Amino acid sequence: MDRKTFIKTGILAVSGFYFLNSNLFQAIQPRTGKQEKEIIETPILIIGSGYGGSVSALRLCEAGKKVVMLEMGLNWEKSGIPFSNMLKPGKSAAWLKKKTIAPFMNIFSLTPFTGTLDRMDFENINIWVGRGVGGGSLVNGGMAVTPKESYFKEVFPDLDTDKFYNHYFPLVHKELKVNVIGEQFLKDCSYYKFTRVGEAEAHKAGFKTIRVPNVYDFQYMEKEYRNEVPRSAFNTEVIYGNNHGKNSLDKTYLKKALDTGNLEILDLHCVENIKLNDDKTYTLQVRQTDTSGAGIADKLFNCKKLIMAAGTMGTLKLLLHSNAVNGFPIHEQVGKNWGNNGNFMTGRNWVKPLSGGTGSRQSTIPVGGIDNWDDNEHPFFTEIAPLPMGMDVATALYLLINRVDKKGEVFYDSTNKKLSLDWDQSHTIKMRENADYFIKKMNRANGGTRSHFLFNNGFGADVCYHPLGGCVLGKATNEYGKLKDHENLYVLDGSLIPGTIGVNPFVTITAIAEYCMENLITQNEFA
Ligand code: FAE
Repeated sequence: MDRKTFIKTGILAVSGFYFLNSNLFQAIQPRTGKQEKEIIETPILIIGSGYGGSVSALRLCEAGKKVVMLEMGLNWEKSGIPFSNMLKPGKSAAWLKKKTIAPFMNIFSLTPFTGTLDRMDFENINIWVGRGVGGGSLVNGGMAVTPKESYFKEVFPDLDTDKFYNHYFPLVHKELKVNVIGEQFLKDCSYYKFTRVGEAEAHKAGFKTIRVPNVYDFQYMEKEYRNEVPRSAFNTEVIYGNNHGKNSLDKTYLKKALDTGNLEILDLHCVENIKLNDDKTYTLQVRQTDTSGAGIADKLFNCKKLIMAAGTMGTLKLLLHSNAVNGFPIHEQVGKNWGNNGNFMTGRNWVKPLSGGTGSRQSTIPVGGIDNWDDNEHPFFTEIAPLPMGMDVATALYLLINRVDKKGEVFYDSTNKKLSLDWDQSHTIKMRENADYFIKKMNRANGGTRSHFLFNNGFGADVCYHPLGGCVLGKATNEYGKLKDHENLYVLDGSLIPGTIGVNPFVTITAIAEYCMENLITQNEFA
């Protein structure tokens, strides 16, 4: 059936977009059982408001295009609800859960609310993602790391590396407001003892350390330290959102896009599946919820151009689920080349307990890392991560980023009707070896033990903050993110990166999205 056939009745313009009524849409039935459902016509639709979605929105809006963005999470700024911190988790702490879902110490009960942090649980891996206008930028540590040039070249052999390092990465740094902590401040600040101890011990063990840039405004942080402004990084705010200091996407790309007047963001709108129409447009089934997660409206959106930026897992879920339920065409590469970016959590106890350990006050914003990437036998990068518990636990926490020697695959399990992941211990053998090597070497030089009570006996192979791949650039898509077998669908998020990038990924995701959008717009894809 052609889209025009099932759009039956008259047009009502609401805030610049067209609302139509239909009672003939067969593939997607309203949950309420009612036959009538509004169909909202929009020329360009973006699913998801994370890095890929925000770049797409800004560049299209600047080019004079009207864009609608659907985001399943809450618009926190508009809602006026403050973010909660790690010691007092509240509304923002978890996506519709009864208990907190941090990687450890989940002792706090919650009333289910559309919070900022979600965890998608698979058989052998748990994947944390951000929800809300701004996507992962709301919950992440803000570490803005440019990948090593040689590794970028290895991961993306077909891209113009020089152009990325001379143009896209600097552009992204500017737009995301990346800055670096002052060395003197870092030396003096009582909230960064964990970094100073972490670096000193790394040096003693013979590792090289690096300063890690961040999108948190360090000038604000210095004022925070002097008690001149409300505290955020020094008030254990991060994975449930920051009330101050952090330049999340709602303060950068999305703000700029909204300022053009061409962007409309609809929050608490979850896209449930997608249908390809005969005229090559798309119809999306969307569920609008309230903040308790209850459905308040079922809607259909029609669009000529669709940008999928629902994050690696969100985009794969939509593509694979839509394929299973309504035969949505997908290329055979969709779901393949998935990786956890080599994420592997570990920790050490009894770190300098006699000289004040790692500090009772800890900034939530990481600024240090250990760079062992050039070691052929044990290549890894690790952030020196905070453990803000409000007391000195003399524990050092590390999120290792390793190479991904064996890629996984995401697929839709039609029997159990859920997204599944082909990923088990065989995918993380080398990561575990590296973590073991690292902890042993640190302990030999400095004392301490592996944190046996954290994760699985001190090894968090199942902790993933950086899901990547499944719609790899140039494999499942063309060279600029247009999905193969489609004329009007683009994927622009972490799923474009083939499972690994060697460092924390949002700078790369943003740069790839900039590169794709620049070329797609030049090619008049959105004319
Ligand atoms: P993402 O930012 O995940 O945005 C996708 C958006 O789509 C989300 O807002 C979803 O709610 C929304 N969405 C999904 N499904 C639907 C649907 N069906 N309908 C409507 N909306 C939907 O995508 N990376 C770094 O580089 N540095 C860090 O310091 C860092 N720390 C992290 C800490 C934590 C706790 C976590 C969880 C992640 C961290 N990351 C970090 C990873 C980083 O945030 C992540 O790679 C990016 O956010 C992914 O960007 P995307 O544009 O792919």
